[in-house]
Amino acid sequence: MIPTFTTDEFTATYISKKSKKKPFDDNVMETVKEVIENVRTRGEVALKEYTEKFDGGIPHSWQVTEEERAKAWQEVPEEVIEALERAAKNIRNFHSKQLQQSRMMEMTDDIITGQLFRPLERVGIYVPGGKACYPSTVLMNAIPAVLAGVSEIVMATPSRGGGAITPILSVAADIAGVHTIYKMGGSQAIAALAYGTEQIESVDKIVGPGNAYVAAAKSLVFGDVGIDMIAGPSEVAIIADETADPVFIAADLIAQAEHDEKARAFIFSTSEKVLEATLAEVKKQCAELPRKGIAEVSLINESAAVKVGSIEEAFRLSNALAPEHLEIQLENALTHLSKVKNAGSVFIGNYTPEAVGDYFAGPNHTLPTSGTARFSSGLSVDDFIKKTTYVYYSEQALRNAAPYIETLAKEEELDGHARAVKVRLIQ
Ligand code: HSO
Ligand code: ZN
Repeated sequence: MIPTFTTDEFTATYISKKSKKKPFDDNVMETVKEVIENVRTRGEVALKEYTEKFDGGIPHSWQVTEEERAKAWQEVPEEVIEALERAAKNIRNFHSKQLQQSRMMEMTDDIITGQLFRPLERVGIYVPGGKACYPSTVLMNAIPAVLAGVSEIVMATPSRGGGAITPILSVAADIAGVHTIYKMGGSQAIAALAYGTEQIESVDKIVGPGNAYVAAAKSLVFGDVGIDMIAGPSEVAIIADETADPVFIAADLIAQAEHDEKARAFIFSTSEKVLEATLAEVKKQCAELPRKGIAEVSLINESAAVKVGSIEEAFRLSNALAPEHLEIQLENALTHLSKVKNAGSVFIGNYTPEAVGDYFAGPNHTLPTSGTARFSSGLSVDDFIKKTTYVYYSEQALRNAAPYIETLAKEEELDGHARAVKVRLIQ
């Protein structure tokens, strides 16, 4: 089911710049531009029109009430609540270690320089409804924002035809510490979060996944608000040697493929035997998968099995690909971690499937896709913090620095800059 590629074919198909696809097509962009412009200029009226059209009904109030949030807890089974709470604990623990203190870089009697770390004030988390409704994503997005100290965390998710939102999303929002939930979805929700309406206050940054319309909307509002990233299809690359278990590898490839027809699942192996057994296993395991229809499309059209000559070659390929998720299923897997240069998150050893990280271990599952792990990182507390630098100079310090500043200012033909120093030093 998964096609076999040589390393050259793999590079041409999945790594070369020419192989990169746009995250959304021009029609989507045109539609979304209109939605955003309308919500921006006509506010509430436009938001209602689009909500009626796309969500099939307008909610009584945008905001989910306290009673509705309390009711959601009755509708979610106890074991689900326990699983969410345990996952939240691990995510909180991992992300709390990312917090940094404001700090001084230099401090003498005459000079102080430093950095202030301040949380964003208002953050909006978008959570899709429908087929990709993931409570784990609520935890992954909201917990780092809470830890960063964001004063107002709002979540937007579409209602079911103007009625309630999916109860498990509401419970996850409570566990994570989301302050306000709005019943709105799609590009109109992104516009409302970015520009505000009569009822909805605008935010400073929008994070969270979404379909092509949401992604296009986030790219259009970027600049007026911050965004986390424009995520492409989810990917996993698995590096395996002869000690890896084809049953495990196949299961992980399928776990990736069931996300989406466009999801990508790659296996790079030094062992012909493991590759062959994995491909047979994928066929076998896929037959019993509820989301078989989706997984098969991804495995046939977007996935690849590559025989590599050595473990070094496997890492060269993986580093060039910069996968969102990388699994190392090698003998003494931990010892190979130092070979990783580009990857969103790494899963080490035969007993660490990506699913451990998707839900539970603690690191974030919002990760850079489509090769962007070459220059960016997964969501973290840092995404909700601004770093403001500061400087103090005494008169003496300015006197000492003046000749250099004046020389540079003259060089740049900015006489006003030189003067701003000079005027202070005339006795
Ligand atoms: N693998 C997805 C995250 C996820 N998996 C959510 C299950 N639920 C992107 O990292
Ligand atoms: Zn997943």
